[in-house]
Formats: sequence, structure tokens, C-alpha cells
Amino acid sequence: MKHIIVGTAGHIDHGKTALVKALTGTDADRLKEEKQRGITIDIGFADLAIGDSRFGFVDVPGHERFVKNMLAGAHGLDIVMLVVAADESVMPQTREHFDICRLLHVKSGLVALTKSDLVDEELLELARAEVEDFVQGSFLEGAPIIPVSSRTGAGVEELKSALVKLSESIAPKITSAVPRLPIDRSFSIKGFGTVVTGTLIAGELKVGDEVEVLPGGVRTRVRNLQVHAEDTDRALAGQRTAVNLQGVNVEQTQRGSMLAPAGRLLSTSMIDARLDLLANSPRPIVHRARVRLHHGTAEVMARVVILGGGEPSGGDREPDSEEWLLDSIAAESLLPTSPALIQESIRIEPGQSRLVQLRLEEPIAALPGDRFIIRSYSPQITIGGGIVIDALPEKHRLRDTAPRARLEQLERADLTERVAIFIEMSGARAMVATDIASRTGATDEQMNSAARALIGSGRVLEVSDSPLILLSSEVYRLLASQVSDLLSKHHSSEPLSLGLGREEVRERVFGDNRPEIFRAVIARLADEGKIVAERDMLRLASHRPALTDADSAAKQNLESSFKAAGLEALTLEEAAARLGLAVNLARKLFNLLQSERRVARVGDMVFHVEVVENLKERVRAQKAVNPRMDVTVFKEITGGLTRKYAIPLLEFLDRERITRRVGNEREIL
Ligand SMILES: Nc1nc2c(ncn2[C@@H]2O[C@H](COP(=O)(O)OP(=O)(O)OP(=O)(O)O)[C@@H](O)[C@H]2O)c(=O)[nH]1
Ligand SMILES: [Mg+2]
Repeated sequence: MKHIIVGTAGHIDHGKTALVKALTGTDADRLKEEKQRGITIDIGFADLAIGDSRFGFVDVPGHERFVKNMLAGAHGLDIVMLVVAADESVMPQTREHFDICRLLHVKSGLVALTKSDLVDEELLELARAEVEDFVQGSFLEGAPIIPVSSRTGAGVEELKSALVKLSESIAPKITSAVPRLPIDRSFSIKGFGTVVTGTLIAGELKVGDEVEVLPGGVRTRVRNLQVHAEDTDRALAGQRTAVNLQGVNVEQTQRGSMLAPAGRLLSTSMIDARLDLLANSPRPIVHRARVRLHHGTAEVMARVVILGGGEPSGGDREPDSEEWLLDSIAAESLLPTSPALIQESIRIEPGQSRLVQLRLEEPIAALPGDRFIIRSYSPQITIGGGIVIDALPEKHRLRDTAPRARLEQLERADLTERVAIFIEMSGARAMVATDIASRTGATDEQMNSAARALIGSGRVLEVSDSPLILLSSEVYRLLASQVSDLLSKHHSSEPLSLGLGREEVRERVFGDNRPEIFRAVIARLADEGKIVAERDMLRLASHRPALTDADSAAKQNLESSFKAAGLEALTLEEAAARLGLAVNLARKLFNLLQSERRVARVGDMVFHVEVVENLKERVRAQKAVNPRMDVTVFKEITGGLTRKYAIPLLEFLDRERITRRVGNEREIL
């Protein structure tokens, strides 16, 4: 069964509610006040099944004071039924509602020429001609215009057939998306608790799903679902849906909130968008103007920060000097009450389209691709609308040109490209799967396929697979060269040093970014053979400690004295003192000996590697005599070592798995 959402639109009293009743038998005016006054105040609902199609009607108020309620019902429409009374023809809210439908990119619709019983043939034709003229150049150009009378029933059947015909060309909804339900009503039913309703605009909801009410972030569970007043296990995109929620109250689920899977999306207070100002807007939008933003069922106040440096389409280019002047205002620093004159010079003229950053006074939950409407603060009229490009952006200033270029890229991007751009924007912070999900609204499946494509093409690197962390390859190259530069500088200033400590490199190049990124960059550089990671030290693979002849000789002497000391080992300091070497130099030489595996350190004693090997041999030989050995025996086979040397050496042998401690004895392995 195909589910189609049909919204009414049109001027007050043109017969929208009467028509919905003539079509469905349902009076969508449900409030007492609506019945008393004979006007619609808030959106109402009705439904109708014809053949294989189920139409969910959203009936909206025509009164100019209730356009905000109309807007709560105007998203998610498949078909708009523009209602124009034949006796009055096109009126102000016919225009405004129609503008809203165009700005929201409603794709399909028809015109119902209502109250046909009140006019003669001539007037009817006049109205038809006016409507044809009115919709010219829009998505309704060429759409059916059907005379109808809710009073006599004339034309109602034709209207139904036209709806069925239109519904055939409506593409099936993609249900494999993250579900979102903009809440348009919330009430409580005794014995059930809180119920919210709305048009499910994407994905599918199932009974038992863990959900979240944004922007508040209250988590809850779907206890029960209804579509068109019938219980169901799951609701699909494009269906009018009622959701019974567990353990939340009506106050937490008001109109304007968004129901979405728990932990998947984020709410936002800034939106990067393309904003189109209506050609018939009475005024331009000036930089930082305060407007009303309508998104889904939400209405919030917002400031429009016009992103500068660009050529607005559909109008003249403003001089750059003005934009420069305005930077201080955009930066919201020095001149919050700047001369109105300057502020006025950066603006969106009627009919123009520009990239903007909307700074919201209250958070909402939005995703790229969402459409929205802008109304002026006062008078409250619809002046424009647009499309969300990035719902989780950084704060931009008027003069920054980089964000603008990136937004233009994002506008043209498909999902994979969008993921790539967001990863590139994240720089050295990289992106975790959850960031990608909330930024793009992608499902796991979409995300994984985008990630595979981008890793395959070499554009991004997988830094970790659980959690999935993706880093731009360009940023990788930058980080890698910073690591190489840092090591190379260190090598030239400290030619004897073996390298830099890992922790120091991490701090200096990677700062507070995720440790996985550091580990991945180092591992990759090591794989590529560019650096060597040894113990806690990093060095360039090409690095060879540069020894002078004197240093070489000193190193030789140092090694010889450890060898000569045998099991009665020296500390590094003792050896340095005997040779008359500076401790500092001795330490560097010792590091070299250690990295060449010529010496081993046990506590602060240094043993030559041959001495250690010889000891291991002796212990192994003892195994033939007796696999158990106590300290006394160990002292004997080592030629009477004192406890000072014997005990640390035994522990060393335990660590090397030559022996194992069993009570007071050692088992030789
Ligand atoms: N003669 C005649 N009257 C109609 C017809 N359709 C509606 N009306 C009358 O027009 C008045 C307004 O009709 P509604 O359906 O409430 O108009 P509406 O467009 O829903 O009005 P709002 O919701 O307030 O914008 C009512 O008194 C209806 O009875 C029609 O086809 N013929
Ligand atoms: Mg009505």
C-alpha cells in the first residue's frame, strides 16, 4: 500500500476544510473554538483509502495569523492541494501558502477551484485563467485545475481520480534512512501516557525502538504505534504516525521537537544554509537581521549572518570594501551597535540567493538537505526559505571565504562526497562514526559504504575500525611530515641522541586529538619504513648517530668496562667515573649500546650481553644436575656472587623466562 501525504493550502474561508470533509467524510476541525468560529486555527487530519493508495490529509488554517500553524503541517508533503475559491480567486494567503510550498520544494500538486456552485461558467473560467497565470513557471504549471463544490459534490470524484493519478508518479519513500518524526501534537491518554503525532519524514519506526526527543535529548522507548488510527508494529516514512512513548510527559514532547533514534542525531544552534529571498519580499534581509526560522514543526528566532566574499546570484555584487568594514560586526566584537548604514550595505535583496549562517536562539535538530522557511520578525510574513547545508558548523565570520567555498562544494555533493568533505573539514581531529552519523544523518550502511569508497580511493585513512575513525589522507600527509620534521630537527640538534620520546612527539604534533590518530600515523610511518619506533623512542629510519672518533673510542671503552666487570656489574655512573667520561655523554653512548643490544640493564646495573649469555648457559647446564635451584646454588654456579648481585639477577632470569620462582627456589625452565 502506498502512503501519500496531501496538504491543503489556500486563503481563509476558501473551503479547505469543507473539501477535506467532502473527500474523506472527516471534519478536520477538531477544536471547540474552530467549530464556534467556523475557521481553522490549527492543523487537522483526515485520511482516505482509494484502491492501493492511502491518503493522509493535513488540513491547514488559512488565516494570516495562523501561518505559523500552517507551517507546522507543511513539511513532508507529497502533494499539495491548493484551494482557490472560484468566487474570490487568488488572495494573499493563496500567495503566501503557495510561496511556502515552492520554498519547501513540494514537488507535486493540483488546484481545487472550490465553491464552483457559487459562480457561473464565465466567472469559473476567469478564475481558472487567473490560477493558470498564477502558477506559471512553478511546479504547478500544467497541473490539474479541478472545479469542485463541497456543497453539491460536483467535481469531488474527478478530484479523487486526479489525486490517484498524481500519487502514481510519486516515488516510493526510502525507508532505509534514519527515522525522524517532527512532532506536531502531543497529548496524554489515560492509561497510555504520552502520545505524539507527526508525519514520519524518513526511515521507519518500530515498537520497542529506543528513541530520543530532540533538542532536549530525553530518551524513551516506543511503546505503541498507530498509523491512521490503527495499531501497527512499524510506521514507515510518509505515514501520519502516532507514537505512544514510555515514561515521558507532554511538556517534554511539545510541537517543534523531533523524535529520532536515541544517540543518533544532535541538536544545533547554528546552521549553514543557502537562503533564497522571495522576489516579492517587501524588504531585503540585512546582515544580522533577526528572523523567524521554521523547520519541521519548530519555530525559533535566528540571526542571519551573511557569508561574505561571494557573488550573490540574482543581484549585483557588493563592493569588497564594505564587506571588509563589516568584519568587525560579524566577529561580534568591537561594534555590536555599528552604524546602521554599514550594516545595511550587506544584505540579501529580494529574489537573491546567498550562503548564510543562521544563529539560532534555541536549538533544533536539523540535517543537510532539510528545507526551511524564513518569516520576518514583524510584520510576520513569509519572506524566504532555503536548504540546510551543514547543521553542525563552526562559527563563521563574514570575511572568511574558506567556509563559503566549502559550502558550495557541499551543496553539490552526494553523500559519499559529503562525508569526505566533513572528514577533511575535521582536520587532525578526524571523525568518529558517531560524528559522521550526526553530521550527515547517514545510516550505518550508508556510512560504511561511503567509508569503503573513500578508503578505497585513498582519500581518507582508517585510523581505527572500532570505533570507526576516519582521517583525511591530506591531513595524514601533513601530520606525517610534521612528525618527520620534528624528528629531523631533533636529530640535527642532538646527533648522538637516538630519537625523541613518543609522548613528546604526540604532545607536540597531535595535541589533544585522539590517541588512535597518533598511533595510526606512527604505525604507518614505521610501515612505510620512514621512521623507527623502538621502545619509547621515535627516530627517522635514516638517522645514524654521528660519532666523532673520540666518541667512538669512548663508546668502545664503555662497552669494554661493562664486559670486564662481568657479573659484578657496574652502574652507568660508576663506569663513567672510571673512564673519566661526562655522565651526559656516557648516557648517550650507553643508549646507543643498548639499542645495538650490546648491554642490558638490570635495575641500575649494566651487564654486557656476553656476560648475560654466559650466565644463561651456566644456569641451563645446572638443569641437568637439578632442575631446582636455590639462591645458594645460584651463588655457587656464579662463582660466589653476593646477594647484592644475585637477587636482581635471579629476578632478571625470571623475567627472561630462564627460571621460574617456586617458593624459595627457582625451577629452571
Ligand atoms: N457554497 C459553498 N460553500 C462552501 C463550499 N466549500 C466551503 N464552503 C463554505 O465556506 C465557508 C468556509 O469553509 P471552510 O472549509 O471552513 O474554509 P477553510 O478554507 O477551511 O477556512 P480556514 O480553514 O479558516 O482557512 C464555510 O461556511 C463553508 O460551508 C462550497 O463548495 N460551496
Ligand atoms: Mg479550514
